Amino acid sequence: MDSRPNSDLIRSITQSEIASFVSDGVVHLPGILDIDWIYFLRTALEEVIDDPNGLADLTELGRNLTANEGFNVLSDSDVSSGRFLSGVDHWKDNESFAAFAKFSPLPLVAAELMNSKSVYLYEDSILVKEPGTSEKTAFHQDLGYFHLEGEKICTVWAPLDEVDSETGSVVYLRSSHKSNKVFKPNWFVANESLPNTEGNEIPKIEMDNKEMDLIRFDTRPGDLIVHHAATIHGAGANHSISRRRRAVSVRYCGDGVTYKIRPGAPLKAHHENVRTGDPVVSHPDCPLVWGN
Ligand SMILES: O=C(O)CCC(=O)C(=O)O
Repeated sequence: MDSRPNSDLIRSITQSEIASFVSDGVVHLPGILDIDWIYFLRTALEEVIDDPNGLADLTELGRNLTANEGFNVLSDSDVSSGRFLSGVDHWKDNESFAAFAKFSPLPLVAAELMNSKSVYLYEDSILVKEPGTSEKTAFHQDLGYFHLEGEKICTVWAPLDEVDSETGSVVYLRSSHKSNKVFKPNWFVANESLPNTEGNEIPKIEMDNKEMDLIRFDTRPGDLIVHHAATIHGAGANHSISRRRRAVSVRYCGDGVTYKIRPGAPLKAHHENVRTGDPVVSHPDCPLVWGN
C-alpha cells in the first residue's frame, strides 16, 4: 500500500524566487511543501537513527580527526553533548526516502528553478544536529563532491524542525556559484580537504564575517531551501539544549549535465561504469525523476 503524501506543491514558485536562485545561487521557499511530507520523513528518519549502522557520527569523526590527524575541527566547544549524524543514499534501500526523492514535489521544484526539462536524482543526505552539538558544518561546495559537470545541478534542503541561528541554520555565500571554480571537498567538520582531491582550496570563512555577503534563513517545516551545486555554504552548531535540527537534502541534476570523475571524491557503484564526458542518462542509480 502506498501511503505517501501527494506530489502537489502547496503554492507555485514565483518569478522572483526563480530570479533569486539564478542571481544568488540560493533561494528560500517558505511554506511550499505539504506538512504531511514532514511527518512522513520524521518517521522514516527515526528508523534510520535507531539503526546502529544507519548514519555516520560526525561528532566522533571530528574527535578522531583531532586526535589522529591534528586537524582543527570546527567546533564551538571541546565537549559536544549532542551528535552530528549524517548519511547518504538512503533512497536506495528505504522506500520512504525513495518516495520523497522521486515522488514528492522536489523534482518539480528542481526542474522549475534550474529551468530544466529533465531531472535526475543524484543522491540524498540526512543531516541531524541533536541539541548541544558543537560541531559546525565546514564551508564547502557540493560540486567538488559530485562526479558531475554542468550548470543544472542543485541541492534541495528540507528542514524537519524549525531552524535558526541557535540550532544551526545553513549559511550561503551569495552568488558564489558564479566563481567558475570547483573547490576541493573537505571533511565536513574540518576545513582540511579529503585526501588526493583536486581543485581550489575553499576560502576560509567565519560564519559571522560581516565583510562577506553571507545569507541565512530562519526556516520552518514545510519550507525548502534550494542552492546551486557551486554555491559555497556551511552551517552553525546546535547551541540549543532542547531543540533538534533534523534536515534532509536531495541532490538533483538536469539537462546538459555530464559525468566528471573527480579524484578523491566519494564514488558510487555506477561511477565505475561511466567516463568523464558521458552524458547523465537515466540509470537505476541515477534515475530520471522528472521529464523525459
Ligand atoms: O545541514 C547542514 O549542516 C549542511 C547542509 C549541506 O551542506 C548540504 O545539504 O549541502
